[in-house]
Amino acid sequence: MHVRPRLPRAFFSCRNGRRIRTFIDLHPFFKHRFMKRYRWTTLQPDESVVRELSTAINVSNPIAAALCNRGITTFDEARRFFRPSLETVPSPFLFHDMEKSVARIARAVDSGERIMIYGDYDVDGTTGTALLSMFLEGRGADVRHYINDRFREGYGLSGEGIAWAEECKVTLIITVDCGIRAVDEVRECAGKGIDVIICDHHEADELPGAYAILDPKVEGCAYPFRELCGCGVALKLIQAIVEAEGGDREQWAQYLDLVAIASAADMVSLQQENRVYLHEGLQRLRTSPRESFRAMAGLMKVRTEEITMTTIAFGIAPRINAAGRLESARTAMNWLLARNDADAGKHAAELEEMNTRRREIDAGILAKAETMVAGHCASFCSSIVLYDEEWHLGVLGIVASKLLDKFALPTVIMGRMNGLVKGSVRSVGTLNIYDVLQECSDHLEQFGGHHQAAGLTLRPEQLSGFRKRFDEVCRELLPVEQRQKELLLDAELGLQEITPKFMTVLEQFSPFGFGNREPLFVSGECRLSGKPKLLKERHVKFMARAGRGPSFEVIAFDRPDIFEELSRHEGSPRLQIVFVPERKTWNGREYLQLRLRDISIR
Ligand SMILES: [Mn+2]
Repeated sequence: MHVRPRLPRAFFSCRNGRRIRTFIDLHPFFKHRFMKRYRWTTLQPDESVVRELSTAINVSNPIAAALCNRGITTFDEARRFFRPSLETVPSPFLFHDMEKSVARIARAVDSGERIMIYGDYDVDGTTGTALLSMFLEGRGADVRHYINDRFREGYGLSGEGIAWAEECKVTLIITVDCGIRAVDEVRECAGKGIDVIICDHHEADELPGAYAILDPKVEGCAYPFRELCGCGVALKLIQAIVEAEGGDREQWAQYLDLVAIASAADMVSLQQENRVYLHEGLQRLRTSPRESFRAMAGLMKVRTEEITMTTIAFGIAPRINAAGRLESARTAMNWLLARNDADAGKHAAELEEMNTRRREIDAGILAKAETMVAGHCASFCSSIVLYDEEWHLGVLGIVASKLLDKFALPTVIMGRMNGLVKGSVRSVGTLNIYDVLQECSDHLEQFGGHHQAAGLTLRPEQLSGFRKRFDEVCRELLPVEQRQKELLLDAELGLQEITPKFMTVLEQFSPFGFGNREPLFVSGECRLSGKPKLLKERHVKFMARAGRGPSFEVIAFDRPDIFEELSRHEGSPRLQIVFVPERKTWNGREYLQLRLRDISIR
């Protein structure tokens, strides 16, 4: 029988002036080792496979283990991982309807038909729309583009968009990052004499009767890599057009900067083909950035040569998204399509302003949400469910993700529009949030999404019932141990094993992101040497050393709790650390630093 754990009632209590405590702080299950913030899970790849791989490619066991943990077990797979090359990407003609699409577009271009590119409002949709627009315009096609409005039209092919296409006398629509579920809308297009080619990467049960469908996730598509983003599917389309004409690779590869940004922003797995595009795309952003990226990097005070995944994920992508979240994604399109420095600068500045405003809005909501959590009005015990009629719908997903990061509980953040309550949902661990919402469907008007993230709509009077039911379901489905976030550890790594050669190989695991985690190691037993330092009241720096080996500098960002704990110990306490080794340069001197993710102190 399943025994439901007894949960402390007021786990968010901040009465008596104590700090906000989470469930984790109070539950005895997690008390066995003080200080560990995460649940540590050491991955266990097959030892013989690890040994063979380490010999085959001449790397140490921890590196081989990290490779095995990423599904790379042979010499060839390792070569493809470490040397991503455009030579290895599959032929675009493996897509079911590719030949048909290429022929239809050629006919449209030759006979001067008006083509409309129809994209979604996020990074993937806008970059894909820009890619197709620029490419087809470059061949003298008569191209318009259309981005749907997040608030007025919602996601996907809309009646409004089709009406505009008809008004413009469009006879061919190419969708990007949407369309695969637009059964009715595609039928409507057919009725108006408009052919539709769908470039999408979402799944669908019933396929629309489109002229052609390019989507690696639909049944019958033989394309071997399912994880392309929408912009990536658009790239395959232009690759096919170029190859059909016998053109050279640069004609399509010049757009890989856009595909790299879309892949990084759209949470697609950064393995295999996407890894190749990301590599190439980053290279192009660094060495030959187009006007728009040069202008944006200037405003962000980043040198284009130094653009990284972090620049994309936390700099470029939020700026592109800010337009669609606050006003209209058209600003992002104008910026992406800018052909000279003056235009690029002007539109980049508009995005910059919107992003600043977007940040203020979500900081405001986050601050209020945290007060609500602390003041018990969040929810019950197993979830955070917050509503405020003033909250801006465009940023609720961002706020939900931030609260999830902090409290590690399933989170729903809601605002109001047209008399209805609308919100964003984020899940924790392996809890399938779509299943949870299904269980709550009596209290919902509408919902949709994936395992990790979803959206919902309800009537105001359903709120209290929903809140209660959501918490009940989360409590039932969320195992106690999953309420603490997990760190996946690749291997144990003795500090003395971190050599320059080790670092050179490790650095080639990048770029990191969804589907390609940064390798994380756990040390054997080591000891604190010297006194820890607190930097800016938030970060901690200390030296750690194993046995009589060399001392390593360890840095822990945003963990003043570690400083407190280390300072309380007399002498040099025994430690075990979870870390990422990094090479740093200071005053022209190179040194090694361990970036701490978690620690256990005994
Ligand atoms: Mn997408």
